[in-house]
Amino acid sequence: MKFKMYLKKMIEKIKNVDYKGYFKTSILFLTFVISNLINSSILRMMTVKNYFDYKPILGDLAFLVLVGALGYLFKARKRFKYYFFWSIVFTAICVINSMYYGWFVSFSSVSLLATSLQVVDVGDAVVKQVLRIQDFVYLWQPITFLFINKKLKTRGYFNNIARKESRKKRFIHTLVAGGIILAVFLLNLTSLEYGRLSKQWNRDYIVQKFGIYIYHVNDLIKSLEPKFSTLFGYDSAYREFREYYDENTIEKKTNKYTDIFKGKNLIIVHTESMQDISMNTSFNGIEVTPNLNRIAKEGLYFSNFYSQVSVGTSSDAEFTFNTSLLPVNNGTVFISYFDRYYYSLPKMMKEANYSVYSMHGNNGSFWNRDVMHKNLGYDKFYSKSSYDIDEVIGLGLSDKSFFRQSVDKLLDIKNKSDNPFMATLIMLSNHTPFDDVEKYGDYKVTMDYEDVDEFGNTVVKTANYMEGKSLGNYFKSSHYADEAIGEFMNLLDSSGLLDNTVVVFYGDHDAKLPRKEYNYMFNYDPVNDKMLDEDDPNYDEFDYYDYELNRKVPFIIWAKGIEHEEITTAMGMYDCLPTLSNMFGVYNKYALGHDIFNQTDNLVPFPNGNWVTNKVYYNNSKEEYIPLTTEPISEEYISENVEKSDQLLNISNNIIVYDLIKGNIEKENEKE
Ligand code: GP9
Ligand code: MN
Repeated sequence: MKFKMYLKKMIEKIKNVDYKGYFKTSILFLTFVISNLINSSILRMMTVKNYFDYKPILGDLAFLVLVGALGYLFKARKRFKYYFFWSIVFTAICVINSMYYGWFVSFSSVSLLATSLQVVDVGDAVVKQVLRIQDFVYLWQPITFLFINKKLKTRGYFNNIARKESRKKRFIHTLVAGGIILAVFLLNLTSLEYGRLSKQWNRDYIVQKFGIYIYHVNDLIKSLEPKFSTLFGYDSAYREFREYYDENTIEKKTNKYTDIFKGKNLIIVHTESMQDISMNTSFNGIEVTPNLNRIAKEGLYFSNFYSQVSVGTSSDAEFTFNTSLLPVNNGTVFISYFDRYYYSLPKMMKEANYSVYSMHGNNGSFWNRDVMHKNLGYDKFYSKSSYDIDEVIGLGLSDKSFFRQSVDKLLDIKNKSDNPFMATLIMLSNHTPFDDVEKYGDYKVTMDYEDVDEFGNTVVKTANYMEGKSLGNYFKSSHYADEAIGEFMNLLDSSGLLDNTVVVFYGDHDAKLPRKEYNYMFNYDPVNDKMLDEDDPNYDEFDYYDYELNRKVPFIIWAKGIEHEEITTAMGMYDCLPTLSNMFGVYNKYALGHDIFNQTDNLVPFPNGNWVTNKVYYNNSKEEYIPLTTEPISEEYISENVEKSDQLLNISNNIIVYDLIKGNIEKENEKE
């Protein structure tokens, strides 16, 4: 009864509100909320493109009304400064994310920006490539806001409302309104959406459902997690960890490759941004990567291999390759979690009496490598200061010079000790934005085609269709990197280093080029010198799945005399350690990946929650998949793999955040 009365009173009150008066006295607040709401909506439309979803609008609105409510704590004349400060912050968020999305097809993370100035070098490369006008449309907001404020000021608006309003009342009412919108928003969310927010794997999805502002608040909280992680949740994380390994520890299984390389040297080449498409592409019959192709034809070639990096790109690849764990869901392992204990390939090799080195022609502090390589167990990291920077391409020392100087170092290492060695060589030249074109050599990315001239004769013409395109430049850059690899192998051979050495190549991640570049290349019509129209019967859209599947990178294991084999089982970077360690007779019980030679159907989870097997590519944002075989796919197959992939990401994240391997070793030692 009482409630009914109360409700009636409320409705009566709402009916009697002087709306006209309210709007007249709330111009600043309303402009602040509406203009920032427009900006966040533009950002979503230009990025994730969910035009008709009301949820993120509600999320953004609730957030802006709540932030706006706090403005009423300031006197009318001071309020503008408060709103303007937040307008600048929100506009910056839109601009940065628009640029970031243009390049990485993902949203930025505070943790990455705040904890790492080391990405600035790469940042420069990115900015050069993607400065687009559309990234700056958001600037209309602070400009208009300034303008409106000025107009109101000259009209004496602020003195006027200062006399009329009760700030306390306004503050409470607006706060309640914001609270109600927030409640409606939260009540509309599904448990799946809540789950995704807490995990923050899939940034696209969170912006799609929660809006950019809530995404960034969540991101901020998540990035503070490393500082507080040991305070909460350790016990349950450790319990899950134990349960996982009790059920899933991969026992040492033998196969035809067990121990075949025991005692041999191991050289690992981190092949920067090399994608499989470079290996499969030729221009006028000349391969982009003839050397890698030859090496693949001689050695073990894993032709269905994917990198599993997150925002830590190169460093994530190094991390996953060396530990068989996956990147963290917020920030990067190399920067935020450099102080945890990892059981890694270098450490395993050291236990087998190897000396272990890493080499890279860039600053040692980049990606915090000088700290993390030590933590991963490398005896010494030869970085920029150990090299003579005699030739520069892109970000730094050219690959050719880097390899030449590294071979000298390897010879030194070999001559100084009888121990076998493992060395990781990180390439650099084939790095975005691939615009040092004149230094890549004279490889031509053109197409010869037949045409008929005015007399009816067939003539051969050349289309310069990929010249000047970023994908074309990428192929030129890949060709250079491949040449460097060819020279490197020759040098290793002539210096005798190849005789007792296994050489491994992995592409650290894809080149991150926009999809439209591929669409252009695959739909180019030389006769009309332009792309086919979308309604042309020969037009073949390079869609989302084509793009994702095309992100394959090479993985090759080569040794003199090895019998060639092509392995087509889907494989991820996290499978490298188990596969290689079996060959070298070492073992890591914490590996989350598998020895690929013991697998028939293998699951490759990606940090954004997508996954791939030989049968299916699964898109986590849309919760849909495409089949990759003609075999029927059961619902159980999908749900089991969704669950498994989720579990792997979770366990890996907990291992890193809570330092669980260290905890486990300590507990095991206590028992003994
Ligand atoms: C920098 C190089 C590039 O030293 O490894 O890193 P990336 O931008 O690919 O993460
Ligand atoms: Mn890289």
